[in-house]
Amino acid sequence: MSTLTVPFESLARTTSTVNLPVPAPIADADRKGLTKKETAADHPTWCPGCGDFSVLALYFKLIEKRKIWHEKITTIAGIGCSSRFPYFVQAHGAHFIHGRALPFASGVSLSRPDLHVFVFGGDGDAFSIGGNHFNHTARKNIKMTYCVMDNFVYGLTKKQTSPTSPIGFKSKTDTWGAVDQPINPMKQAVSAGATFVARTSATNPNHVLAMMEAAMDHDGFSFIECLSECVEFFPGAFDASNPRKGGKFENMPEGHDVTDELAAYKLAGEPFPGRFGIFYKVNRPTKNALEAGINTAAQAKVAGKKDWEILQATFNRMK
Ligand SMILES: Cc1ncc(C[n+]2csc(CCOP(=O)(O)OP(=O)(O)O)c2C)c(N)n1
Ligand code: SF4
Ligand SMILES: [Mg+2]
Repeated sequence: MSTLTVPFESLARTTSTVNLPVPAPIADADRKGLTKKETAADHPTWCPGCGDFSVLALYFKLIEKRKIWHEKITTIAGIGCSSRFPYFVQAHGAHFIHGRALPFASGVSLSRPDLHVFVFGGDGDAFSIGGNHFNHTARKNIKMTYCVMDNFVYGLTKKQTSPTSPIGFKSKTDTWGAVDQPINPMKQAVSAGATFVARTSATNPNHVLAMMEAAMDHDGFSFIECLSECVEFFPGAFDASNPRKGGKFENMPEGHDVTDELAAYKLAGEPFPGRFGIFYKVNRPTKNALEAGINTAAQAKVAGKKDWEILQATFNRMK
């Protein structure tokens, strides 16, 4: 341990020095991952029993296990019960405009390649108001992990039909039962061009963590649909996928080729509760890498030039 000599003027009238011990820096590999206590912020304001608690707890586990330090945690969300997520994480993040979490996250991802950006939100935020952004972020393959906590309903605004609500679901907007064909998040993601597409359920913590880790390790836009029950406005929605409630949690069939788009699409079409696991995973250059290449090439063209020379050349071109 070395010492640091600091001028000590602010408290004493005369200048003196104090020797403070400076601990030797610990290598990241030797540091312990941040515990829940170190990353948990306010007490979550979700209803007791809400599935979103489980997703948050597993995000804390991921942060600890994968040693993501405070300055590298980036948690972004839109608006909704599920989108309150960043409030409960004591680190950098943003609770952004309804449906606009992905454009905000895209800016962060493209400008800070050293971060892994996590986006959390609900089915309404992702597929109604944010539906357009979902498609474009997926096709551009912008590096981030997007976890949609799908409860098949608008929870925050107290029970309206969402794009994933099943036909027949009675809500404040469909008092006689929903009549519109729900979207299928797996099909939507695959057809939009997402390069990692997975499905899990908040009632299966080990599986959620495994999907989060695989998504984080993917170089591209990784999308997870996580069934997360709204106990207030759609209780029992996912019992059929929960063995503790007499349901069945079925993994992907053995030998499923994750690069086979058609196979992923077919599996996504299985009736509820369907399959869980990685439906689709391919490698395609990210927008992050493609843009970095453009920037490098542009910078090489003006290498060695002074700023005023670059500006002058621009003015000359405009003449
Ligand atoms: C521009 C805009 N339109 C509508 C709303 C109202 N609103 C807030 S959250 C929400 C839906 C949230 O549903 P979902 O994304 O499924 O999240 P959940 O609450 O179910 O987790 C709506 C319609 C809003 N806040 N801003
Ligand atoms: S209303 Fe539903 S989604 Fe919102 S906190 Fe309560 S249980 Fe969770
Ligand atoms: Mg919802």
